[in-house]
Amino acid sequence: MTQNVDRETVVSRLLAADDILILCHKNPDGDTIGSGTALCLALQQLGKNAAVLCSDPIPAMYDYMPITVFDGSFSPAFVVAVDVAGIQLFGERNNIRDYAEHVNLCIDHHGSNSGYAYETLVDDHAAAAAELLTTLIPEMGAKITPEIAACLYTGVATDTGCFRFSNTTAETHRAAALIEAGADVEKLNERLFESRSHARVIAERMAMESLEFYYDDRCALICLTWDQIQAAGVAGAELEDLTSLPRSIEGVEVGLTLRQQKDGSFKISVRTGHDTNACNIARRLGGGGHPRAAGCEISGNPDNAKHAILEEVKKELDRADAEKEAQ
Ligand SMILES: [Mn+2]
Repeated sequence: MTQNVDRETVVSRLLAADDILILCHKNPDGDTIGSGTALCLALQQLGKNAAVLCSDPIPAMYDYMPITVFDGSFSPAFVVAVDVAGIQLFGERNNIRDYAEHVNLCIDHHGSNSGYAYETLVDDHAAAAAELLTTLIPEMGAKITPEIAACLYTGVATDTGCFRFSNTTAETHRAAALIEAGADVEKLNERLFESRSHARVIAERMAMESLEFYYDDRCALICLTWDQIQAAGVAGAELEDLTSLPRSIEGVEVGLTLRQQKDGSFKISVRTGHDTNACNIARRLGGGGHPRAAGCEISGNPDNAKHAILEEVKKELDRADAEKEAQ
């Protein structure tokens, strides 16, 4: 059972600590890497020994962040997790399990945080863990250098889809404004949002080839088989990004992305507009999520998987239509 702590406690714990190990989540994204690196730089600025550990390799697109990767050269006396909602999200590699069982402090913005750390600061109004660190770092007495600013901007910008998602608040923009003092936002945005890896483009082409429309074009579906995913070499966040494609088509209320897993089953991502509820659709197939974004898994061949999910989409579209008529 964790103790929920306030910001002041977080600051005092970090100031009292040394030989600090910062843990990120597996399949690292801009927020966990940006937050981890920013915190590490701030602690080093204060004369402390600190390093970052992640189960998986850091994607090359983030190589501008001056990350100190933990190399085992010190014995961690204090362990901090950033942007990690549950213990299973630490992953398995790089001996991360040795530390994941004894996390002293967790700084997170997921309301679903499972409370695996001894002490936890969770603020689910924050759009990103980096948004929290934007104020915590100055509260620790550290300066937001241009390098720290670039890391924090990366976290906030990537978790909000460049300030487009509904999690973006006035506080998020305030965080971005503070960061802009030192970060080259134009360059970062180009790097983060206007450049795609070769693998991602190949995967996108395969996905678009598979595009199908249903129910008067109100539902769009893309499907990638395991062999296609392997052939494209796309993984992690880039593969996840593809799930926004079908819903982005004009007039599409429900966007479905089917990705085959190694065992042959299908991971299905459901994205919906304002009339329908993605969670309603996914939940009936044993999944879950949020009203606009949800997911589930179905075993069987592609036709069975499509048939099963489309049936639930139809029910949800009918429900939305009935609701509209009743108004
Ligand atoms: Mn995050």
